Amino acid sequence: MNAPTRVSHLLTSDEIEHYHEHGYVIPRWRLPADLLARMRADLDALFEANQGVSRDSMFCPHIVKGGTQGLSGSNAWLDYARIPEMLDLVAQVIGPDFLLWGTTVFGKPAGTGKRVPWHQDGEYWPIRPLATCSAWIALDDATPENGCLRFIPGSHKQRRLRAHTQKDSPDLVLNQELNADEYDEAEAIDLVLEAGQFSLHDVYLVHGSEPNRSTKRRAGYVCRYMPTTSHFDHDFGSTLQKRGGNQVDFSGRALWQMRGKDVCGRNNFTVGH
Ligand SMILES: O=C(O)CCC(=O)C(=O)O
Repeated sequence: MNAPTRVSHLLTSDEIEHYHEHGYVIPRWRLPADLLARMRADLDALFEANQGVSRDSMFCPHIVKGGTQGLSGSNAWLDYARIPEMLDLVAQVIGPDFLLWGTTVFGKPAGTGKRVPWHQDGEYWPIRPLATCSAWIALDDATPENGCLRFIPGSHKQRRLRAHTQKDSPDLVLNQELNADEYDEAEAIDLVLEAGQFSLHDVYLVHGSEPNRSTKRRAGYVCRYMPTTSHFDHDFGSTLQKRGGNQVDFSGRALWQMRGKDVCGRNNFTVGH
């Protein structure tokens, strides 16, 4: 009898091309059921341990203590940012040398979820040259009804930050909104994912998500990886926050080398640890 053929978890060349052409990809590989079950149990524990923090956006659960929002996190979330197969795919799109600089749980509770305004991630982040691949892991099924992510394919291609306006509103999860003349919502696609699937998206991609008007939660865990050819500038991070545009203080943010080495030689791996 022939041994079963093992299907590779790696991105095909078409999928890599899709990422570069459209700014995102949904890999064929997905989280095994037991891993997903553990993540969902840890999500319940995270909510339980942080009852005073909005579930809409919980920053850096991978940092045990002292993260933004005073969140009580756990090392489990750091392990989930180190899923070897996922890192292999990240390496395929941003190269072999990269670090993890952030994670967020976007919990989007049933019925009450807020809107994530259209934005480019790069607007918020002190990384130069600007570069990051975000792995957004669906912990629940994500559909248009419960407010799945929406992407504008190809909007990353000019590699420029478009004009945003600061909007501090209780109905919004983030506070930088892309100006209406900077994108055409008619071009948007819904990122429909089953729990355990994930997407990879580029730092310049225009995206957002609608409120959750359904009876089903739509939680996602996103991990931010940047190639170490770029510099995570902690000093610039504090300037960004003082300017008022950022809800998060990046000046003390811990960095973790995930693969390879620090190519630019300027990333500080002692801050925040
Ligand atoms: O989960 C969401 O709806 C928003 C996520 C997002 O904006 C991001 O991961 O960059």
